[in-house]
Amino acid sequence: MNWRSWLRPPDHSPVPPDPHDVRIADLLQADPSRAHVALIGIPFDTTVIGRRGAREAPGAIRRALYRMTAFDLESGVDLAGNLRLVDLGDIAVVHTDVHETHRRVATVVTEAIRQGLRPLILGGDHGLSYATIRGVVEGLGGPPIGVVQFDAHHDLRELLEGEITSGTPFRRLLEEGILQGRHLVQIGLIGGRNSRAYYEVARQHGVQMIPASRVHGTDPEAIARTALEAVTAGTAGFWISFDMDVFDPAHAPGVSAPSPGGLTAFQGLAMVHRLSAHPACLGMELMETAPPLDPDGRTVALAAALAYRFLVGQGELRQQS
Ligand SMILES: [Mn+2]
Repeated sequence: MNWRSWLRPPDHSPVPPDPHDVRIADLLQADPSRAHVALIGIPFDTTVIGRRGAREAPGAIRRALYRMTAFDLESGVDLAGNLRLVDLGDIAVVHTDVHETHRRVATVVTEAIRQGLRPLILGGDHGLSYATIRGVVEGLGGPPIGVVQFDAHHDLRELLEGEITSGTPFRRLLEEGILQGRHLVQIGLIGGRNSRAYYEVARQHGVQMIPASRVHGTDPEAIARTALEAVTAGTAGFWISFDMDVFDPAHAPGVSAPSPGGLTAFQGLAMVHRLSAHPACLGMELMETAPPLDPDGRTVALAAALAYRFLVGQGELRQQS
């Protein structure tokens, strides 16, 4: 036997190949015009308020996602031959220039939406959502859209001295009229981590707030249905903005600001699945996974599982139609 046959490419999966497996990586298309969903990485964490590391997430989440199987035994959905995926790669960010990075992000997202793609964005810190959501709205030509925000925090902070942070994106979107408060649902908010002043801002704008404790006391499917009512009424569709700090640190320790009492992996996965299978779903972003703060890789694995649930939801939608 030739010694070269014992060598694998440097980026190969540590899991030995099985000829029966069809994996997410096998769904990738070279031509974006043939795809339904577009993966887009944003390796940028310059505006994070607390601990950094989210810039390393896109590559880590991709590697974990690509290994997952195209067949989902839970829903019976087989993405093979059903969902076409393109990986557009990472946006060329400028770590020292927030405005230029946001401009590039908004432009890329606008174009992806114009091409009829459903973006699956791998962030990056949550400050980027100002640019991604602006890009979605511009790509559609400016109609109102809804946003389901999974987050331990409102992210409605005032821009003190104009500083853009991971705590300000939704404040700017509301104040600039890009998003209406009544079309924003915040799921998984945690007590003791949000000021009264920002709670009042959310109330004044008519933002629907669903604290983590309410999710724990209810069926996640029912929470998803409640959110869908708010984000689909009078909108051209809705966007899922997922901050990984919405999870309890037992499930996702690798985030900038871990918040005990947060959601479980199951709750997050169930809600993302239900939302992604809705025809009005425009796409999703997974923000604030920080691999350097995730020593055993469980936060990256959960982010990949959420990305997977989004793909399955999108596949389910196509199976029905
Ligand atoms: Mn956030």
